[in-house]
Amino acid sequence: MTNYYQKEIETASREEILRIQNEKLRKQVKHVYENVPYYRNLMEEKGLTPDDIQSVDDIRKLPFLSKADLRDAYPYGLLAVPLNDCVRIQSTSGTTGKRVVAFYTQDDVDLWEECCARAIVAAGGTEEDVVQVAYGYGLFTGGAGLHGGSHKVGCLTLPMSSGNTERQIQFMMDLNSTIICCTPSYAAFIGESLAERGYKPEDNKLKAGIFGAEPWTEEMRQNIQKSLGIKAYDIYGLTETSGPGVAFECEEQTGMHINEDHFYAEIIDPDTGEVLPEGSKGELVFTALDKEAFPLLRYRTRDICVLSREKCSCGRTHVKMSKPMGRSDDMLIIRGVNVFPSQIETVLLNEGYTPNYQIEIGRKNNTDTLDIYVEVDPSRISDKIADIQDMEAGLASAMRTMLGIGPKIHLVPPKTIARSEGKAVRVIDNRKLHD
Ligand code: DLL
Repeated sequence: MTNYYQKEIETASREEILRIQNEKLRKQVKHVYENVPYYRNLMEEKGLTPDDIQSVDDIRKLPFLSKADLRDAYPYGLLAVPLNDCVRIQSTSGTTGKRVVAFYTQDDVDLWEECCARAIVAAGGTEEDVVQVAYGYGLFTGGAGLHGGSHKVGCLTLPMSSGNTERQIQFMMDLNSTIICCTPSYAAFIGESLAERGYKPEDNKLKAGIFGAEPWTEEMRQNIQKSLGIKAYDIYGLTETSGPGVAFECEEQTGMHINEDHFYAEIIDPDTGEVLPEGSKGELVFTALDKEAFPLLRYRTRDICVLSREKCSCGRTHVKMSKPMGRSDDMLIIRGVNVFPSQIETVLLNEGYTPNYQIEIGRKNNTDTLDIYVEVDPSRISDKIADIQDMEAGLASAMRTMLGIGPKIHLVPPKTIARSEGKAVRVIDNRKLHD
């Protein structure tokens, strides 16, 4: 028996959803135009006023927003309500010079938590459940989002945050967690740690897991389901659109229903910006239909995926997105943290190293590994091993400050990193995250 958190809206007819979207869009465009000078300017450059946007069919007239706009407008430039009306700030997991900060009114927090509550219920959650939230708490949206959703459903919430696997396992066993929420790589690691301690999958009370924030494959799903003895559900979202819960998987486990009453989704050609017909593979673009404080219109996620309107056996009518199949920029997600290769290059140059480097990402014991190979200028070469070790440690520490995660640095002699005749191959990703 399928349970819904908000059945009426989650199974609404296509016509009803469109009616809601059109009405909300008209109101939202007016709100943004009147309160966000940054976006009003973009609209004026295109000769647009809110009257030009009557329905979602007109949305393609509106300008896009991208991460670059968010950095330009940092920190308050896209805020659409007085700061006094905001009750929360969250931020992206990446740590570039200027991080993306998102603002929330109380209504925004409620809406976000409702989206997460829908995800928990779709994974079989009820007020009988004990939900172990092992996403990071703090500025990252994973912990706060699922925590709030769990409260809304009325589950008993265990706010573990990520890490400290020993304690995760102890609480899971002693307090009978039935649902776990964390990144898929951490779920796989917990599964492995349980086996190492002699536990069998049937020894825990878990029935489901809600995993997202980074790419993961079907193979990884099977692995986690087996090692923990659960059903593993995908959840998607990004800080810019609230956080997790923009889309979530149901019992069919064949893609994630987008909460279409709150987010209007488009698929565009990442090169031309042209809107692609239904079923095409392209970049996902979201318009937040209800958000008050940080209402992004036509935000380019850079995530590549396909939307599908095929009837779902769960009864939900909201459009489904496939697992993201890659990105249209070079952002990497390493141990759940968003990393751009350009950040690594900046640190190297700041620390006086050459721009000849290679980044190698792998996965060991279900945890991402990051190795950076850097050529050392002959003038800095030393024959003392201790000197080299000091240099490597210094560079690793500078990287940790910039990226938020610590890499293993390998200093190598000049001209040992393969040169390319075309674009330099800076990143070797051995994780095989996409099918
Ligand atoms: O990762 C929000 C989140 C938290 C989602 C917990 C799900 C669970 P950001 O740190 O802003 O927010 O990173 C957003 O992560 O654009 C995708 O590239 C990637 N991403 C998020 N969910 C998935 C997923 C959170 N299920 C960026 N599969 C997004 C693949 C995902 N990639």
